[in-house]
Formats: sequence, structure tokens, C-alpha cells
Amino acid sequence: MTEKTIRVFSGVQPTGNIHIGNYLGALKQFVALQEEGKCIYCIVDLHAVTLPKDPAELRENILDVAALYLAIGIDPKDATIFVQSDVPGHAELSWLLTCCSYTGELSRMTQFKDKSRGGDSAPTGLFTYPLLMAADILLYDSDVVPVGQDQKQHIELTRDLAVRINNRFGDDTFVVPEGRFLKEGARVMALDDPAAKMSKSAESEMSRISLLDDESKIKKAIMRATTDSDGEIRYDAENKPGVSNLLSIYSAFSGRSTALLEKDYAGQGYGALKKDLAEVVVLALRPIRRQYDDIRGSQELALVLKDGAERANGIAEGVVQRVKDKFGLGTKRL
Ligand code: ATP
Ligand code: LTN
Repeated sequence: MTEKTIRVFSGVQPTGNIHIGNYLGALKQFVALQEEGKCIYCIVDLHAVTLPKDPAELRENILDVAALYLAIGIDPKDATIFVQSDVPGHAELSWLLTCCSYTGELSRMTQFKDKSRGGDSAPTGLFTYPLLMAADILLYDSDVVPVGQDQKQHIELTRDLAVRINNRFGDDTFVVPEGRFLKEGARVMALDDPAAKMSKSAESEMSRISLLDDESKIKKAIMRATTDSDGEIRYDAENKPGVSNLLSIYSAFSGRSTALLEKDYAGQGYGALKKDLAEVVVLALRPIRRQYDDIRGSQELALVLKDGAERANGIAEGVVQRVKDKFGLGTKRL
């Protein structure tokens, strides 16, 4: 086997309801990239508290994400799986990046604009959130960051910060990372409102399919998905967003292109497409659900996270020290 030289990093927030958008946009890539690189997958709990969270629920949600990482096929012997707040370097590096960023560039982040809705009482953590994300990535000298389309702007900011700081302190300060986005699945839309991204926090359960939903719920959400009235199964994201979203999801799960799916379903109605899609999704999620049920209550989970935190800290401490040296901080070098 050839030595894996690229470093892959990504994170998921422990905020419940992990859905097929998270899976198709990000998690599926996490699994595939194990072939290509040394992978580090984080459960970003510090990001989760940008909005108030119930502590007991947060603790459960952290374990849920860890179990899902294992259930989808991330191998903890090879990949590092850990919880962000177990590694102090994230918060430390985040401060240094804060001091190299501008309020203007943070104000332009669309996720901040959407979540704060323009008011001046938006939580400060929501505003500085992208800097913590940049710290997550830069802390591990990451080359590749698999994420959904909605994170593109945050990755660009991370790259801008890395280049800016490298220009000041030298190119050996940070590795400039690249985002990795899939062709199908990078932006899965809500089933009941194809103008909105499928989201963990949407009120309606029918807007999403969570990875742990039971089979009848999966079928119900797909059969009820918003389409249109012209009855033609054709991929046209602009004019037929509902049907196009279903075709994208189908394509991402089956590996069949949307063009081939259009041919398969020529002359058939939306009912047939939805029925088959429900079957495809149920079959794809069934093994994940089974694995998850085995892992979630096991002792293994805590051990994986403890080992992961040690490995992650081993890398992070070195990088934080390197960056502090560049800034002239601390006394380690005296
Ligand atoms: P929310 O849905 O509440 O906005 P989130 O799902 O974006 O939260 P995370 O759990 O951190 O927050 O997301 C994990 C990964 O899933 C990220 O890489 C993100 O880009 C991706 N992702 C999230 N929603 C979608 C979606 N609808 N389609 C594709 N990828 C998505
Ligand atoms: N911001 C991301 C979650 C996230 C992340 C990261 C993704 C936090 N840190 C580092 C990739 C790399 C989100 O909201 N989906």
C-alpha cells in the first residue's frame, strides 16, 4: 500500500437529527476519503453551543454523532475520531485567527446573515463561528476538507486567513486547505420546500430524512415531497426544484446519473419515482441503522473518543506551538 500523504479533516455539529443532506454532502465523502488520506473527523461541540443547548441533550448528541461515524464505516483504527472541546488548541488558535480577521469579512458570511437575521442582538459566537471552523482546519495542517456546498464560503475564508498569515509570517505557518464537494448531494434541499436547504433545525419532520428515521417515516416523507403539476420527470433545478431534488437524492444513493434516471422514468409519474426512491433510501440506511444500534450503547465508543483526543492533541499541540512561535507568543522558546 502506498503511504497516504494528504491530510483530510472535517466536522459535524452534535445538534441532533443528522439527515441525508449531511450524509450525501459530507459523511459519505468521509468514508471514501479514508482510501486517499489520513483522516481526522471531529465532533464540533464548541460550534454547537453558539446557540444555547441543554447540557444533557448535548452529551447524548455527541455520542450519537460518534456512533454514526462508526456506523457509516469510518474505521477508528485508521481515522482519528474525537470531540473538539477535548483539544484546547481549537479555542487557542481560534483567538489568533480572530486577531487576523476583519469584521467586514465576517459580516459577509451568508450563514451568519441567515441565522442572525440582521439584528444587532445576534450571539457573538455566531459571528465568530467561521474563525473557530478555520482554526479546526488549520490546526491539523489539513489539505482536504470534505463538506456540503453551504460551507464553501467558510472554506474560502479559511484559505484567505491562511494566505494572509503566511504572507506575514512565512509559508511554513499554515497549509492552505481545499474544500471537497461532491457533484450530486452537495446541496440536498428540504423535501417539503425545495427552495430551502434540508436542515437539522427545520420544524417540520417531513422536511428531512434523518439517518435514524424508521422505514415508515422515510416512505411517508418521500411520498409527500413537494413536486410540481406538469408531471414530467426531468432534471431542471431552476424550474422543477422538487423533482430535481428527488432525482439528485436518487442519483447520490444509487450512483446512477440523473440523465439515466430521466430515461428510466420516461413516461412514468411522480408516484413511481417516489416509490422507488423510498425503497432505495430505506435499503441504503438500513445497514447504518443496524450498525448504529450495535455501537451506540457499547463501551467502545468512549475508548474511541479518548484515543482520538490523544492523537488529535498530539498533532494540535505541535501546530499551536509553531504558530505561537511565529507570533512571538509565550515563553517556551526562552
Ligand atoms: P443545519 O442543518 O441546522 O443548518 P448543518 O447540518 O449545516 O446544520 P453540520 O452538522 O455541521 O451542520 O453539517 C455537517 C455537514 O453536512 C457539513 O459539511 C455541511 O456542509 C453538510 N450539510 C448540511 N446540510 C446539508 C444539505 N442540505 N445538503 C448537503 N450537505 C449538507
Ligand atoms: N461549520 C460546519 C461544521 C464545521 C466544520 C468544521 C466542517 C465546524 N468545523 C471544520 C468542516 C471542517 C457546519 O456548520 N456545517
